[in-house]
Amino acid sequence: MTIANELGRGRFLSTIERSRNIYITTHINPDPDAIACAFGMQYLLKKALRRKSVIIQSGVIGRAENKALISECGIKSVDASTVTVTSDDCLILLDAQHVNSNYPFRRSVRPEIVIDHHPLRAPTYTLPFYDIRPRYGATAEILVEYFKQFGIPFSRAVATALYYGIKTDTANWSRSTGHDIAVCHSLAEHIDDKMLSRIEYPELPVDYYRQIHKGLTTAVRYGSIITVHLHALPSPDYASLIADFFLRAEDVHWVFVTGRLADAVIFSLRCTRARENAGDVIKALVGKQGSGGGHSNSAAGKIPTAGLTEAELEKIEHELVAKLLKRLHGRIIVGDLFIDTASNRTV
Ligand SMILES: [Mn+2]
Repeated sequence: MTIANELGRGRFLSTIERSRNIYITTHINPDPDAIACAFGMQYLLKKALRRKSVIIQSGVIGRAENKALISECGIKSVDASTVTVTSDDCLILLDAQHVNSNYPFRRSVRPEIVIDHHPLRAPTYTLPFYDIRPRYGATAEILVEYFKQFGIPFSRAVATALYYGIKTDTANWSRSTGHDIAVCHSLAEHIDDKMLSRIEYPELPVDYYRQIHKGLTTAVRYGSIITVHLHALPSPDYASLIADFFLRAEDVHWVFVTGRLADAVIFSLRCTRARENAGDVIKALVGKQGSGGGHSNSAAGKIPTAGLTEAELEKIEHELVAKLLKRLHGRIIVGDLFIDTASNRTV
């Protein structure tokens, strides 16, 4: 379904019009694509339909860049725990689907409108309006089309946010599907370059360097695979941040990073030149122990661990790596420290 045709457009408009309150939400721990889409949708509804809406956020904004995106654009949101969505309201879900484990509400709280670029989940078919395009690099690309369909000009901040959302979701277009590059070209003349550079190069907290240090001193290499166990994390997005950090190493094609939060082991998988789909690999690793999924080159998952001992946590982390090696290498092999400080020391 899309607003490009009359049927879809009618459904979209009538769903908005009959609602009392409009809420916009995304997956838990929103990334720049999710944040930009929520901001863009709020602006679009105001300009095109004269409707006010509230952005509902859930989880943690960890990365300094994401915090800068929110403060530079002046994005205001309320926490999911403070909102009760009723059947008179319209809940718009962006960059996620309600049957995923990263949905902020109980499954019984059904969104009316879903716009996403992750693989279509069957229950999404039953919702009043859905626009799912798995071939797009970012959900922000779909939002750009909505602005064009409604004939609404971008504000500088909206264009900059959507551009940054696409840029990061495609890892600087290295995971490009082609369409994202064309969309970014069309956005380029509307963005605020100075704002974009303040978002991309914010001050970094000491925690950032601490996690990089932990990664560098503990990363293990198994041929073209690097694995890192970061243990306690200050915020969930450090797993993907460290995975991206190592993926640029020469001759490395897969990076798997785990970390621990209060009640879960979380993990991030990244790959280049995928023979296998990272989302499928993560699903196989997790099995019935937890949840996970993603795209062909990037995926994430988590296993609940409330009440487990240190030894049990380590067992989970090591079993994940063993399963990964079996899946990608066909067998468990012995790894080496990625940086062996003992043998690299100059005299
Ligand atoms: Mn996305």
